[in-house]
Amino acid sequence: VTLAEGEGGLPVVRVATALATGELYLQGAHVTAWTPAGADPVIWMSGASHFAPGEPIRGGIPICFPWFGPGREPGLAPPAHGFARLAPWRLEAAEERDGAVTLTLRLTDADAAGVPAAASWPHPFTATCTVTFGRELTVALTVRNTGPEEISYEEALHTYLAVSDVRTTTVDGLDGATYLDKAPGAGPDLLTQEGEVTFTGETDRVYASTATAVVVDEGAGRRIGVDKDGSANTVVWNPWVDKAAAMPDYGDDEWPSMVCVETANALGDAVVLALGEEHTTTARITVTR
Ligand code: TA6
Repeated sequence: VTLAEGEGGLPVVRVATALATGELYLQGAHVTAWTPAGADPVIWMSGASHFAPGEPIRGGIPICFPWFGPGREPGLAPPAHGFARLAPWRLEAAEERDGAVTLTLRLTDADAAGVPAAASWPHPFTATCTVTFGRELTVALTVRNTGPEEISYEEALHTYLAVSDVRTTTVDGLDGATYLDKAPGAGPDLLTQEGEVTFTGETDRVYASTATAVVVDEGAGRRIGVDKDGSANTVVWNPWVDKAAAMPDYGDDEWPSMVCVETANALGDAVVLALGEEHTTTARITVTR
């Protein structure tokens, strides 16, 4: 899917042919870039990322579903963060309105069956991802239980954001929130955030928070807001030096240029759906000076 600046600055979506045939599948419904008109790129992508079938993409907005990290149910197969980001999502619709473009993509358990890890979570579902590229970037993930039994799942919109230098960047909006610290050497007890989040080493925290998080990028003189609905947790992650060096799809010197602010249901707040029920989580990313 190519979004390009058309005449008069309107984005132009060039998927008409593929939509007509209904045969366009995109791995992971994965947003890989977003640069609002007149701004610098907001979504970060590693220069070392793989772009190969069945390989996770390092950057953009990975859709973590139906588990986060290694997951909590016994017997879940690798990779971490579930199989949705490796599965073929079918592009169902593309709409251009008021200078914004909305893409609708769908994944069913049947279409996901080709991903080996899917066999470890054998539940019927339909997931719909709606992405709107405009003055802000909105991503909504709706999961519907289409099977006979109750299901429980974790999810995260694992958004990688571009910053000038994580060492002079803070994240506001989480003051007073409890969090699980997953950084090496951290204990199992929940901690409480005091003031803004600052970065002085590997940072990997799962907050219990429904608040809007704001990335304050002092060096770039901009703020990136991550507003959300339907998400009980916010994850803040930067790998820092050692973890960056340990990831083959992440450049050793890239760690100062990004921070993940993920809108999730992953701590104790798995989503539980009875037959026919659905849940939507939405992230809205905005840039202000
Ligand atoms: O969301 C933070 C995190 O869970 C980190 O622990 C780190 O593993 C990151 O996700 C990346 O995970 P991935 O499986 O994409 O390498």
